[in-house]
Parts: sequence; C-alpha cells; structure tokens
Amino acid sequence: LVAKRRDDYRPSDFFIDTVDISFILSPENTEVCNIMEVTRNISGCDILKLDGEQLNFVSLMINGRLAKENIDYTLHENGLDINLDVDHATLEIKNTISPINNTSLEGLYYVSGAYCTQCEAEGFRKITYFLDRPDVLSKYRVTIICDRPELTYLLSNGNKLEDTLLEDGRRKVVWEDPHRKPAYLFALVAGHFDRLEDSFTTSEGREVLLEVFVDSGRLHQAGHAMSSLKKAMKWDEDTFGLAYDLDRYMIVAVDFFNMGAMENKGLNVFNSKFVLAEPKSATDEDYFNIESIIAHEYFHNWTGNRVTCRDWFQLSLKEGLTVFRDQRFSEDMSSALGCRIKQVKVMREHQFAEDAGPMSHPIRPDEVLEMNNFYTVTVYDKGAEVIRMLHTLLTPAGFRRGMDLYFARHDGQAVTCDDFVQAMEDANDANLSQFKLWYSQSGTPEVKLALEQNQLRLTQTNKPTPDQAVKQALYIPIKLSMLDEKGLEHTVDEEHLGTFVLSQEAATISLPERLQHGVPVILTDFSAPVKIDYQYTLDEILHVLRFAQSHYAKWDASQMLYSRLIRLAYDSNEDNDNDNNSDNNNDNNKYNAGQIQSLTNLIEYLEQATLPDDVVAQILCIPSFETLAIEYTQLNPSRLQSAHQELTLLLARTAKDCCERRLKEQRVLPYRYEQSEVNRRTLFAVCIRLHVLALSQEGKGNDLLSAYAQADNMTDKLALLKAAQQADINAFDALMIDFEEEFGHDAVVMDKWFALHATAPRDDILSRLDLLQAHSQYSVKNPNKVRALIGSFAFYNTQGFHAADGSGYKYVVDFLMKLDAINPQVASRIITPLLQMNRYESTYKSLIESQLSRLFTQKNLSKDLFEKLSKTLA
Ligand code: BAL
Ligand code: ZN
Repeated sequence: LVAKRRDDYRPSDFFIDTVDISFILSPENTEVCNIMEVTRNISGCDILKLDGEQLNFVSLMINGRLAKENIDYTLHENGLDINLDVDHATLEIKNTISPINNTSLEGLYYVSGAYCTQCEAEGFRKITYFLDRPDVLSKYRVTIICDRPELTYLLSNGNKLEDTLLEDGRRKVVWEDPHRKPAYLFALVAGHFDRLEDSFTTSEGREVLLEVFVDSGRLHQAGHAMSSLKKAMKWDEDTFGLAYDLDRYMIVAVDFFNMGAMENKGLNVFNSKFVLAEPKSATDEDYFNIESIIAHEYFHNWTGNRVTCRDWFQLSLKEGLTVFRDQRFSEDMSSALGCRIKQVKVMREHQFAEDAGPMSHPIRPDEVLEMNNFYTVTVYDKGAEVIRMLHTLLTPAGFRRGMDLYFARHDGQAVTCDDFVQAMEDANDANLSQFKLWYSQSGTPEVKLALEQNQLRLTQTNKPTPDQAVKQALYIPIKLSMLDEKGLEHTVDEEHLGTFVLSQEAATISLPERLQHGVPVILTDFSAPVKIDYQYTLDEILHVLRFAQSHYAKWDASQMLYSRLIRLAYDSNEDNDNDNNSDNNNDNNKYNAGQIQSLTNLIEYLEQATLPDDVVAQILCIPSFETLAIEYTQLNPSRLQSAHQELTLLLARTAKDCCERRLKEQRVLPYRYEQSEVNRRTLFAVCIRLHVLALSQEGKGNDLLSAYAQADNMTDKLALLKAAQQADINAFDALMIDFEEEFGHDAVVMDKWFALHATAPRDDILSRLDLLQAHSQYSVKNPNKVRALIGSFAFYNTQGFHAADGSGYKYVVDFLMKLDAINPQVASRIITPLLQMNRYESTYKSLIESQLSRLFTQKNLSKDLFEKLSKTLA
C-alpha cells in the first residue's frame, strides 16, 4: 500500500471530453456500456491508464474495432491500461457490476428496493473504467434501462431528454448534463418514491423545477427540506450573487448512505435523516441540521461543482469554503450566537482532538492513503475557520470581492487552494503569504497571554505533531478587549477595531494606566482556531461573565469556570483514588468555600441579568467530557468522568431555584420551528435536566412521565428522555418502552432510541448492546444504525467505553472486525475514539493498544483502517 503525495501531482495524460454511459439495471448483474471520446493531453504518452475496481470486464472497442487483451490493453486489479498512440479516440467499454453485493455503499448499490450511487471521492471507478480524478471534466449523457415498472423514477444529472417504453416492456430514460463535471459528481438513482414539487425563479429569470423524492408515505415530512432549499437559493443570490444554472434541482432521500448528503450536479442524494421532518418526530436540532445541510449541498453548486478541486488534497477548497457559507447562512436564518457556539463546540470537542492525535493533518493534507479518511473535521470545520479568518481580515466586502474574482477566473475549472487565496490577495491587494501557512501547517496553536505591568504580552506556541516536527509562527487574528475594574470594556487595538493580529512568536500591546489592573476578554467569537492560555482567577472569570458586552464572551467565561472547577475536582480525586470515591454526595468536599461561591455567583448573575433564553441555556451547560479531555495529558477517563459528574450535581443543586422558576415560567405553545420557541425549548431542556438531578439528590420524585405524555413534539420528548437517562433510570426505561411503541416503525426516529440506549450509564451496557443489535430495526449494513448504536457508545458512553477492565474497548474492536468487511468507510469513523490512546494513562492506553494491535492483524484489513491503525500504533 503506497500513500499518494500532494507534491506528486501531474496533469492527466489524457482527457475524457464526453461520456455516453448506459445502464441496464439488475440487482445482481447490471450491464454498463461506457462510450467515451478521449483526447491526449501530454504528447508522447501512449498508455491510457483507467481506474477500475470490483468490475467485471466484458469488452473494449477502440474506434469501432474490438480490442485484444495483452495486445491493445491489459487488465489489472486496479484498472485497465489501454495502448493508445493517437491524439483522439472513441472507446466503448462494457462491464458488469453487482449492486446488491456492494455493501460499501460506494459506487452503484442496491438496497431496500432502490438503486443509488455515491461517487465522491473515488467511487466512479466501481461503476466503470475511468480517469477517476477531479481534474478530468466531461460532458455526460446517461441512459437508464430498467425492466421493473415499480421503480417509478429513473434519475440522473441534468435534463431529462427521453422517457420511453421499449417494445420489450422495459423503460428507457435518457439524461444529459450540459455542464462539464468530474466523475465524482455523477449520480444515478432508481426507485419508487413520493415526490414533492415546487419551483424557484432565479435572479437571472430562470424557472427552476424543484423536486424532493422521499419514501412512500413520507411526503408530509418533506416540506421543511423544500422551504430550506428555496431559502438557500435566495440567500446565495443575495449574499454572493450566485444563481442556479439548470432547469431542474432534485433531492432524493435514502435510508442507506455513508455521508450526510452529496452534492451531485442537479441530483443531490441525502441521508433521509437530513430531509425528513415533522414536529412529532424531529427535534429543533434536526430542523436546524436539515436547513443547513440542504444549503450546504446547494452552495456546492458553485463552490465545488462550477469550480472544483484539481486533486483531492485540495478538498478544503470546496469543503472549508462551503461549510463557511452554510454557517453564514444558518447564522442569518437562526441565532448567530447559537450557531457560533455550536461551531466552536465542534472545534473544541472533535477538531482539537484530531489535531492532537495520530491522524493530525493540515486542512490541505500532504499525504493520503485512503481519501475517504480525509473527509475530516479538520478539512471541513477547521477549513471553514480558516475561511472565516480571511473574511474577518479582509472584511465582508473584501471577501466578496475575492469571491467574485475567484469565480471570474476559475468558473469551469479544477483548481487549488492557492488559486483561491491568490484571488483573495489580488482582489484586495493583500499579502497573504504568511496566512497561507494555515493551509500547510497542522496542529492547534496555543496563545499565551500575560498581563505585565503596563502591557499585554501574547506568545504563540505551535507544538510538533506526529505528521510535522517543525512549525512556524502563524498569522492569528485575536479579538481582544479589556475590562476595567468597574466593568467598562475598552478596545486595546484601536487600529484594527479590536482584532489584534499576532504574526510573530511574541508581541506586546501597551496598556493605558486605567487598564493595567483590568481583565482581558480574549478570542471573542473564536476569532481564530487556537487555544488560549491565560491564568484567570475565578473572580476574573466572573468579571468577564458579568461585564463583557458580547454574549459569546459571557458563555466562554462560564465554560472556563466549569473547566477550572472540574480540574480542581479531578486533581483532588487523584489523591483519593483508592477510596472508591464514587460517592456523589461528597462532591462539596472537593471544593473550598470560595470555589462553591463562584458557582453561586454565576447563578445569581443569571437570575438578575436579563439575558435571552438561549444565552442562559448555553451558560448552564458544562463542557462535555470530550471537550475537557483534550486539556489533559495522561488522562484517567474514569476520574474525569467522576469530576464532571460531581460538578454537574453541584451545579444542579446551586441552580435548583433558578431552574425551578424558569420551568414554571415556561409558556408552552403548540410546536413551531421559530427562533424564540427554539430558544425557549433549549432552556427547558437544560433546566429540566438539572432540576431532575437536583430532585434526585434530595431523594424526591419528579413528574417526567406526565410531562412526557403531554409533550407535543420530539424536542421536548427527547429533553425529558435525556433528563431521565441521567437521573432516573426507572423512568428512563418506562419512557423508552413508550417511545418504541410510538415510533418503532420509523427508521429515522428509531436512531434516537438506539443512541439513547447506547449512551445510558448502566453496568450491563454491553449485554444491552447485544440485544439492541438483534432488534428488528437494527442492521449492521445501515450506517445510520451503526453510528446511532455503536458510534454513540464509543464516542459518548464514557463509563461503558472506558470500563476499567477494557471490556468496552474489546466490544468496539470485535464489532469493527465484522464491520470492516461490510463497510470500511463507516468502520473507519467509529474507530476514532480509540485513536486517542496516547493521551490516556498507561493502564487505559495499554488496554486500547492491545485491542488495536489485535485489529491490525486482521486478514483483509481495509486501507481505511490500515492507514489509521498504522499511524496510531507507530
Ligand atoms: N462532498 C461530500 C458531502 C459534502 O460535503 O457535501
Ligand atoms: Zn460539502
């Protein structure tokens, strides 16, 4: 197995100008006939090397002549080499494939009575022999022939040219996409669906037919997706001047899908959980995610499809940029603060961990063995943070100028991240040469802040990562202000409107006398993807919470306070580890009076300030175990879990009256997905969870069962279930039976049920997981089910996964051994928490290591797992 390197990029020897591809569909044996016009690009090259995997070759014609094996062509495991010493040729290749046996869900697969494709990144080579690389752009004509009338829709990219019944009774549909595209944007779907239709007139006057295809009986759940699509189309016209370019836009929702969704030209394929919604069965979070993912895929039509990637190392060119665009859209459609907090949580919880682990890579990776392993939180979310920094540094107007120039220069091309930055530079007459290090350097920078007598000193540290030993100073925009003793906030960097750029290893900012005993408010809005090191006292944190003008800064201060208190409890548990200290009622002992008082002060502030519901809710949330874990070396997960739980219980007691009052004040209205109601329900969820915990500590009962019976929507139901899961396991069990009776028929909703079971803190969790895997709604072949059950356990059930005897690790590895043979892409996601082994205390580390070593010796291990394991065990 040889890794590919970014530096080894060479233009393709040949291009494929047109593709005329026909499918005679059959689950076991689909016949593919692919007629291509090829042109030589590099003179002197006389072998056309086509990619092909898991294909049954039938025949090759070159310019109408039947080619002979070993004379005209050679076949090998990864493709077909054709001797071609001409500048132009017409090739006709016939092959067959077996969609029903394709459990990897990459290429063309058949499941639950429907055909579906997924070609990004390198799936087209599992359909036919091809130059399967994103810088080969071709015009496609697609013919689908099917003998099963029950498959009412035979879909592909672009415009439908023909839909006829053949004499033999089979149906033939022909599609043509007028836009040149790389093979990864090809799509074919054939199935029986219900269809929701609407239309949109673009700013250029184009009348676009909009269609959302869903499983039969689910049409009433497709409306939110459709209205989200129309909002996204309008937003992109208003914000970036980008209009849609075909007469038809189709979205198909399928239950079996490796990703969230896929932006195939004119024919998006979606995981049904990101399309289907009604109040009874979808949460506010589901509504939010649907709106944002529909927008994300739509926005790809320009950032990804019209301008695509030269090679897969440039993935962040389209993904980082498109995530940034969908984030801005969501910020405009809902609560900007809520969105930003969500984004920052993803960075701190997942991206920082990835950057600190064996798979650390820059947003533009240098070396890849399996491309599917690089659809990461680094390429996507850190990539979006890098674009956001450009947006901050160049101002929104400057960023727009850069985008306009990028499209003017590169429409219809396959380009690089450098091309994008060059357009930003040229449109703004800016020098971004140091900024570009964000594309090539991995790891999370740490910025240390010190308040010296009359100045602030900032120092950046960029520690080595497994992939890069040597680092350079980055160009870091840091939103920064100072609070004086009275709580008045002052800008310290007048010149840059409050955003200080740290471009050297160290810098100082002088302070006027009135600020020399002030408190810094730093990295407001998370202005750069870095960690901050400043030794605030607890009182200083409370000062920021009380007086910072930004709600983001207030929230961030609350997170600092909780992290600090958890660290104190963790360190104190270290001394008492042999005392079997799981006695939750003793948590007051972990803290001195001043520390307990800081929490009381936080709640008092919340009580007297008039903050919006969503800000209060966010401030009452303690950082997750996973967010905290990244701050620890030699981590003992069980000790951190106890410290986390101790603080949660103390917060629940301290906030009891506050939560009780806010719960009483709730004015429950019939469900509507609108921001003020979303905020109210978010606050309800946080308060009910803390309140039930407080009651249980006092040995008092709760009214979860009746509240659940009265809830008219999934958001509140799920909040009550989570409250029960943490504080009242009997109520939880009763509600879960109720839930299954009501929603057992609904695959999408049942994912919530599986995830709740998988994250329940109970001693018999592994035997429960066994039972759940035998449930009629569960299938190891369905990625949503695997992620909901085993993924939730591995990522979020700290107690079970990190069981001291290693049984949780063994359970997951046993499962991965099975899953890898079925769907390596999903297996490679689920393994993520185990890759952090080097951050754990030696007993935990060696338990994980022995399990990973066992997995590494498995026969026929996928490239996906091989790449991750070899790096982790190195
Ligand atoms: N291109 C893969 C799915 C997505 O990021 O939209
Ligand atoms: Zn994307």
